[in-house]
Amino acid sequence: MTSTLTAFALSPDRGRGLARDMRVRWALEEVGRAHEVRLLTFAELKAPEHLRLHPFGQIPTYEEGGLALFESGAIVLHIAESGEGLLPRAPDARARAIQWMFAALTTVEPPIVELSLAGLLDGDKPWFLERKVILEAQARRRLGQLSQRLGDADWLDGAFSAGDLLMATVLMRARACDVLQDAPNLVAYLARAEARPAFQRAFAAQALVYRQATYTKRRFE
Ligand code: GTB
Repeated sequence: MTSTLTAFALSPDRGRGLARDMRVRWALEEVGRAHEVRLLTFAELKAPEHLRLHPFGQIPTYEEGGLALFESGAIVLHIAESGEGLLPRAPDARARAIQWMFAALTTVEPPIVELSLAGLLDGDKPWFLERKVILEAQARRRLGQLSQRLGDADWLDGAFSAGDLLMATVLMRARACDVLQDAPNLVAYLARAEARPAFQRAFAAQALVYRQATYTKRRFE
């Protein structure tokens, strides 16, 4: 059975793998599940057909047989639970891996997203630089705590898991905001994650969408 996910037809991240379809593509590659990608414009995201799949008019969504899901974390959890290699079988280790999935999305990601959106939303405000300093400190504090916990381990809890996959995608966004470099062990952790063949395949696939979209745009302009 082929699964289908949705992604931006022209991603604002310019093919850097920062949009949230990247984590779903990566999870699908890790478990070796064939998939198709349906590309959507911003207008199509808000059209009734997509809103039936995603109440908030966003990407990614995921369809597999009769199942339709939104929320990247829920999608990655479903892929991990229905495939092999992203969640340990032993119940305690599995619970801890899921704990790291939640930590990535609800504790580490929010201050990084806040920082990355600040420039876009408030870059022209007179108080922007003051706020940026505060947001950077907030993001660095959280990353410092994560760095302490990781120490010199390869992964967050034993073998690579869906917790590491989600955390790595969050750290990609932290790197894009220039707040990762103070934690060399997190830089190395991210490099380890990005070296995985499944990551490489997913990254190349999403980057190709952007390259093809901009090539087509240039040709017809
Ligand atoms: N909680 C949801 C999930 O995890 O699935 C959040 C989904 C979400 O934020 N989707 C964004 C979206 O569809 C794309 S990923 N936005 C369109 C809209 O809301 O109208 C967020 C994103 C966008 C751009 C960059 N970037 O340019 O670097 C990075 C991340």
